Amino acid sequence: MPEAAIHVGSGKVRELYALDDERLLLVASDRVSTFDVVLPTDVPDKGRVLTGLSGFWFARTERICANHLLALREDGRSTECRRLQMLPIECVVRGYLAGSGWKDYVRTGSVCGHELPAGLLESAELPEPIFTPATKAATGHDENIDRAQAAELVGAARLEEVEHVSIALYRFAADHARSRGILIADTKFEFGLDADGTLVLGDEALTPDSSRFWPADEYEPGASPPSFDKQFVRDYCESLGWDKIAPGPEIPEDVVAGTRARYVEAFERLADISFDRYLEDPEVVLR
Ligand code: PZK
Repeated sequence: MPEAAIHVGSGKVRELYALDDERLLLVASDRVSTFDVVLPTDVPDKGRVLTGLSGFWFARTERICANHLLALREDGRSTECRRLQMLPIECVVRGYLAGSGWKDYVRTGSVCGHELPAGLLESAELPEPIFTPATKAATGHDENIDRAQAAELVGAARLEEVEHVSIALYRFAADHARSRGILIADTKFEFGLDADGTLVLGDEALTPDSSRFWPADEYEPGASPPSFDKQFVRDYCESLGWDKIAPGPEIPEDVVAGTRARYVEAFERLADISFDRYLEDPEVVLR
């Protein structure tokens, strides 16, 4: 547990502590949420997988954008990071039409002001990745916003910068992941500014919790591909006929084991390191 650290925030599956005026500790738990509800059963090592993968991407994208990572702790689930002034928008990039992007497209033919070709199927690959910012809803769901609304929140010049950097990060990661059999359908970045006003990538990045990962070999436009990591949990929840209102059901151990194995598989495919090696020395992903 973080010694002399002050708890400053809770996410659904993560905790945030202040280490001092300049540094935070981001701790990823093994909690899992599905259909927006945190389940009572943990998936062992899930937080370590997400922390390790984030660290891997931070190390490999430094030339695209500075990031907040200072160190990975020995526990494998905690990231020491620079304290930033976070921007008040979620920077979403979509390479495929899924989730709220698909819903907006069906309703209006566009997503966040990007007019798209007619006749696209659900899950279709887009001609180019698009930047689709969203507001950070304190509670409930983030809401997609257009360029004008995003510019009001961060300024026009900063918006251009985060759009450019977000798309470059997405292209880099999606190309790498595709070569390892994983499609990154979409992803969400959170940026902040350091004391100099330099843009810095924060939060977790390019993990299965901040992105939609699909197995490339099951991809089929016109359908909704299975989630790389959570499909067993979702299928199990659906099989119960649960109404998706909290509290969620307990998850049996075979479903937990299958889900853990999928998280570890994503880590090992993308980072090209055995997960056991990561547990021995988490900073191996940074080298
Ligand atoms: C920051 N969150 C999200 C909320 C969590 C995470 N480097 C940073 N500097 C300042 N603030 C943040 C970060 C980061 N990352 C991140 N909120 C503030 C959040 C609750 C729990 F684990």
